Amino acid sequence: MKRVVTIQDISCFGKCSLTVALPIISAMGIETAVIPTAVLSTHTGSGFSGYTFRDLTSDIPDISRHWQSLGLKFDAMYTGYLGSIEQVQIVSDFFDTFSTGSNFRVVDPVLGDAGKLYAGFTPDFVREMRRLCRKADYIIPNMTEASFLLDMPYTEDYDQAYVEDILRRLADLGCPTPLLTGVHFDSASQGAAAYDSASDTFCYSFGESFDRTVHGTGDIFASVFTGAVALGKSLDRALDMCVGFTHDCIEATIPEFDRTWYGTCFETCLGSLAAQCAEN
Ligand code: PXL
Repeated sequence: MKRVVTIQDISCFGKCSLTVALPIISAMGIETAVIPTAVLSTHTGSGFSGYTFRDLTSDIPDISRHWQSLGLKFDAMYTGYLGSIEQVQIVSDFFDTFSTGSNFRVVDPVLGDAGKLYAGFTPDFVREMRRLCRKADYIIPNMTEASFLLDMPYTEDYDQAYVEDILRRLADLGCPTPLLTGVHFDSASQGAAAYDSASDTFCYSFGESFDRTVHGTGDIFASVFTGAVALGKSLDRALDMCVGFTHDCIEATIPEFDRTWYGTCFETCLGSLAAQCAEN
């Protein structure tokens, strides 16, 4: 059985970060270790205010030392929302300690959405996240995050040449295989793109677009991607699995949206994801 470690916060209510990554990667038939970086009462996205935030940064080096003493090894390391510059630096050290030469690192540079940084993030934090991206085999920004990482203006009006330019620039930051989520060239479809700089090839996957954004879909996408690559899927196949599963989660949420406006109804889709992973 493959073994992944995911490093991100636990938002106790709100269906994102660890409460999404752990069930999804586990459902894919992969052992999932976690390092919670902070405990929040809810996520910090729109709709919630007054949330609590307990920083767990100082626990991470102790966890790392204990795991080293146990000789633990991971097939993949996957980071999501990180709460402070110091935390990004500690996670970077964790990568150095647990890289084996045959495992891989996925960084979802959670910074913002719709052209804006999430609450609490600063340009200095963006700079540190950019440094972490250099150590990753795969990064999974949305267009907002890519714009901040590249220090480029955010735009929703772009074409395929623009997407490919963004992906090449992301690879120039030092990550050999960057992805871009939330890609759309028309209003009917939405998906993601990836660039394999080693072979200089791009791949795309699209599904039906919904006229609604739901919180936590980036975490769903990155979790499925990490699991799919750990299971040995090709980049094309991994992209299709992520786009397909994220689409299904949004579709499942729409009838329930009045009640679960803060996150997706991903739970009802886990069975088919598990079946898909078990059969090939
Ligand atoms: O879904 C990304 C995410 C994770 N964790 C926390 C967040 C967000 C996005 O807003 O606030 C705490």
